[in-house]
Amino acid sequence: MKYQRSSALFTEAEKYIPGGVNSPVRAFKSVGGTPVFIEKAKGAYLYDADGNRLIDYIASWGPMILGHAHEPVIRAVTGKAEKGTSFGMPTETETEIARLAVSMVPNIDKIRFVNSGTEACMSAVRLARGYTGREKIIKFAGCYHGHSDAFLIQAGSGAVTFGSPNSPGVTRGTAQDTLLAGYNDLEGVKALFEANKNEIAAVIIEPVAGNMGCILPEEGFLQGLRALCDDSGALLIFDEVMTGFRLARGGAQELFNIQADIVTFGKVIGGGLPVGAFAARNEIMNHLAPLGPVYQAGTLSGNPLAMSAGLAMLSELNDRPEIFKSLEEKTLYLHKGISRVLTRHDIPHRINRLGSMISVHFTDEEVKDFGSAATGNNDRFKKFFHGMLNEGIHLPPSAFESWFLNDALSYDDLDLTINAVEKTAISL
Ligand code: KE4
Repeated sequence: MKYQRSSALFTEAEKYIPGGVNSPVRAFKSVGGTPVFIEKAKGAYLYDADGNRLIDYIASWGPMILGHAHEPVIRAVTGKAEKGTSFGMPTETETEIARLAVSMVPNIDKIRFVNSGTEACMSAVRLARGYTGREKIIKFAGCYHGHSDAFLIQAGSGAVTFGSPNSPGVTRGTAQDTLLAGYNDLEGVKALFEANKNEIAAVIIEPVAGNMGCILPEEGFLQGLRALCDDSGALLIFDEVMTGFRLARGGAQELFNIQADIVTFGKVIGGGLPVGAFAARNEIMNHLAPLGPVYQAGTLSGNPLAMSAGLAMLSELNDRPEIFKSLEEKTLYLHKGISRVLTRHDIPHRINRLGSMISVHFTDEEVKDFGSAATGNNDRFKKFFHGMLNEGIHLPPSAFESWFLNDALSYDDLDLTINAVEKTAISL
C-alpha cells in the first residue's frame, strides 16, 4: 500500500490544525506513522487519498453500523438539506426520532438531543446532580465519557493512549468531585459509597467498556451497581454512546436486562452526523429546562440534517432487528479466525468480544479492567496495526479502542481480514 498523498496532506494539515487532526486518536501517535486521509467511503470500505481500498473496522468509531454512505441515510440527509440546514426552532423530525428512540430503549420516557457524546454525558451528570442535590460522581478508570472536565480523570480512549490520565486544565475543585473505581471492582465501588455516604449523585459507566479496547462486565457487576445506587439514592448512568443501538435495539439495558436511571447516546443515533442524546424516565427528565431548573441548551441541538440521518438509521435498525444477530455471528467468525491464526503462531493474545464490538490484546492475562488492558504489548500492537494496514485492513489506531463491525461486511471481507492476520503474524 502506498500513502504518499496522505503523508503530504498530513504535513499541510499540521500547519493549520493542532497535530493535523481534529481529534487526537486520529493522529496515529500510539501506533506511529502518519494517518491515512480518507477521500470517500461506501459499505464496508474506506477509499483513501492514494486510491487504496481499505476494509474498515473503525466505522467512524461506531456510527457506521449499516456501512458507509448507506443509501437511506444519504437520501434522508440530501432531501432534508434542500429544505434548509438549520432553523433554531423545533421541527417535526425531532419528535419523530425522539418517539422512535423512546419506543426502542427500555425505561426512558423522554430524550434530549445534543451534538456529541461528550455533551450527552456532561448533561446527564449535571441532571443527576440537579435531581439528587448531591455533587460527587463515580467513574471507572479507563472508561471514557467524552472530554468534559469531570471525566478526564484516568479517562480511556485518547487520554489513555496519550498516557495523560489527568489532563492539564482540569481543576482540583472539579477532580475532587469525581471518584475513581476499577472496572469490575464492585468492592471498590462499595468502599466509595461507604466513604461518601449520601454524597454521590451518580455512578457513570460504559456497560460494555469500549475505550480500553472492549471489556465486558463480569457476572453480577452491573447488577451490583444497580443495587448500590438503589440503596444510596444515587442514579445509575449508562453511557451507551458506543453500545446504544449497537448491542441491541434497546442497547445494553435490553441485553443485560438492567435498568439504568439515565442513558446517554451518540454515534449510531446520529447516523454519522453530530448527534448525542440523554434520556430517562419523566420524574428525572422533567427537572430539565425549560420544565425544571437544570439548564442545558444548544444552537444546533436537534439539527434537521442530523435528525434525519439518525431517524433513517434507527428506523432501519428498528425494522430489521435481525441485523444485531447477523453482526454478532460475523464478529464471532472473525474472533475465531483471528484466534486460530495467532494461536498457530504461538502469539500470546486475548480477544474480548460482545455483539459487534471486539478487541485484540497482546497479553496472556485476562483483560477485565484498565490495569490488565495496560499489560498488552503495545509494540506488538503497533506492528499488528501497520501490518494489517499494509494488507488493506484499517483497524482503530490504538490498542485502547474497540473495533466495530458493520452490516455491509461480507464473509469474504472477514476472510480477507483473517488472511491479513496470517500475513502479519509472521512479523509480530
Ligand atoms: P464524542 O464527544 O466523541 O461524540 O463522544 C464521547 C464519548 C462518550 N462516551 C463513550 C463511551 C465514547 O466512546 C465516546 C467517544 N468515543 C471515542 C472513541 N473511543 C471517539 C473517538 C475520538 O475521540 O475521536
